[in-house]
Parts: sequence; C-alpha cells; structure tokens
Amino acid sequence: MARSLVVAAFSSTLAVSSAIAAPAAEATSAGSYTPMKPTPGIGMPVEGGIGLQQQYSKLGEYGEWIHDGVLMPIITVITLFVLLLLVIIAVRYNRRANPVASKTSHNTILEVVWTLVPVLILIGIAVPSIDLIAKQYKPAPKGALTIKVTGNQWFWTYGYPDNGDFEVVSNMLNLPGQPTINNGVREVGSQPWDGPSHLEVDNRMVVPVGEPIRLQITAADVIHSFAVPSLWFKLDAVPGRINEKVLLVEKPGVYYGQCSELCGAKHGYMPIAVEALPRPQYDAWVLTHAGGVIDGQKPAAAAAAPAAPAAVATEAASEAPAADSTAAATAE
Ligand SMILES: [Cu+2]
Repeated sequence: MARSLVVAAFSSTLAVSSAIAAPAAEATSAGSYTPMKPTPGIGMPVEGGIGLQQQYSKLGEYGEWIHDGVLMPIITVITLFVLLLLVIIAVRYNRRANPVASKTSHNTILEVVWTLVPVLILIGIAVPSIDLIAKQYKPAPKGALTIKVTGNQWFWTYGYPDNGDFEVVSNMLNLPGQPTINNGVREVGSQPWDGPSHLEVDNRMVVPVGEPIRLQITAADVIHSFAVPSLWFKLDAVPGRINEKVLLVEKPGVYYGQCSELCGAKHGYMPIAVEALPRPQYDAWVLTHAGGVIDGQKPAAAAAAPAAPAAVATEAASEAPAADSTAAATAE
C-alpha cells in the first residue's frame, strides 16, 4: 500500500510537471526528452537571404524546382527579351533615326507567333503547377498519425489524438530587456537549445520524421495561418472549420515558422517551432506527457512499455483500488 502511494505520488508529480508544460520541463524526470538544438541557417531565415529557404520535404523540393528551375528562367528570358525589344525600338525607330514611320498595321505570321508562344509558355507552366497543387492536397494515407493544430490569440496548441489526446500549449519565448509578451514564459537564450528570438517557443510541436502526418488545422477565435517555409507548409486556421494537409519532414531537425494571417495585436508573436525526431525519440517524447500513449497501441500496452515502472505499476494496481491512488495523487 505504501508503495502504491509512492507510485501514485511519483506519477502525479510527472503529470503536474508536464501539465504545467513550461520552462521547467527540461527537468527530464521521464528521462527521455531534451529539446533538440537547431542548426543555424536550417529551418529558419538567414541574414541577407533572398530565395526560398532550403527545403526539407519532397513537396518543398518539387516546389523549389518549379520556382528556381522553371518559373525564374522563363521570367528572366521574357524580361530580357522585352527589354531588348524596347532598346531596339528606342534606338532604331526614334524620330531622328527613322523620320518616315512605317504604316504597317498587320502581319499575320507575327500575330500567330505572338499568340501561340505565350500560350505554349503558359501550358508549360501549368503542367507542373497543377501537378504540385494536386500532390499538395493528396489526403494522408490510412493509419497516418494525426496531429491537430489550433490557432489562438496569440499562441498555438497542438493536440495528439492518436497519442492519448494530450495537448501542448506553445508560446513564444520572451525577449530579454523588452516588455513581457507572455507571462510565466522564460526568456529566449536561457537554454542551450534555444533557436532565434521571435521564433523559439517554450513547447515545440514535436513530430516523427520521415512519415506522412495528417495535420488538421483550425482556430479558436479568429483566422490564423500555420506556415513553416522550410517544410513547404502553409494552411489557414479558420474557426469552425478543419483544414487538412499532409506534413512529411525528411530530416530530423527544428523548423521555424510564423502565423501568416493578420490576427490581432500579437500576430507577430505567435511563432511555430516544429521539431522532427526519429520514431523512438518521438515515442519517448509522447510518454513524457500525462496520458501519453504510443499510437497504434492501447493505453494499457503503452503503460507497460517503459521497462522499469511496468512491474511496479501492475503491482500497485493490484494492491490499491484506482480510486485510492487517485485520492493519494490528489493529496500529493
Ligand atoms: Cu495568428
């Protein structure tokens, strides 16, 4: 009985620490999650950058190819061609160089060409563009992990319905020497794994790497937009409606984004931090949350997963009625 009290007390401490889910969460009481240190320049904007951020998803690489490999060359050629025509006209057909203007008003061949060529260019652009749109909205495969993203004024919450339905509240870290933005949240730079200011949060959205994830996006108050440039992801978060899109991160890492729909006074202070971890580490992170369950397993099976506490928990369960341990937990 005494032992079951200890177990109950221990698990309630765990539950409380992860429920507060904030600055002190780095105390790895469950021993299984330390936030990843982001790599500078990856998954975040870079100083002086003018192109797209480096992409870490299949769709992103495809989109980047359409932008850099198809659209930009076509735009460049067209722009230079038009500039060349303008220069030729200005030099050769000005009043001094060409005092008697031509009276030509029709040229069938020329008109056919300047109609057909742009049509062909547009078709050439449309084929990969429509293909990309279709791929972007391909539904997630059956059995894909679902994560629910909710935009709030002015923070994000991430729900994990397949992992025991716990919720992570994600607030931007405060800025040293500046007025407090989020009460009770630590300052950026106070932990070794903190990323850039204005982008780092207290609790990141942790996802498994290399597998399609069904993101269901909604909002609790006004329209927000969930956008992570390096993962080629942007989808509006609309109250009363669920928007869905697949997220697939190719490489473990931390990827930052921001709310991308004007949503009120602190719109600029609700960043997004996605941390992609290999499956075993993701599962370990899940188990640090009260009620966290590895997806595809029943709650009981998941409880037995961590090797050591399993035996104790079973023993405790057989010794003490559930109501008793709950009472002990409450007392604690
Ligand atoms: Cu917003």
